[in-house]
Amino acid sequence: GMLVGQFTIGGMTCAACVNSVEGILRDLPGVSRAVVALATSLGEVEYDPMVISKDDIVNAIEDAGFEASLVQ
Ligand code: 9UX
Repeated sequence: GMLVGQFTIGGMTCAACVNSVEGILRDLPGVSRAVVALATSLGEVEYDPMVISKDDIVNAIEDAGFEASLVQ
């Protein structure tokens, strides 16, 4: 089944950054839903763990030039 992961995302300074990160996340294979909040620097991602891992999601955010880490 699908899981939900929460990530802290650093380096977002405007609404366009948020849209960019959400678009990157939604384009990833295995991701069905992504919501990113600028005020809290938090992202919530629904994903299929058979297709993509939390580490893959972190790496995709970082490849786009932001900082990302898992919320435990
Ligand atoms: Mo606007 Mo966000 O140029 O990096 S997209 S600050």
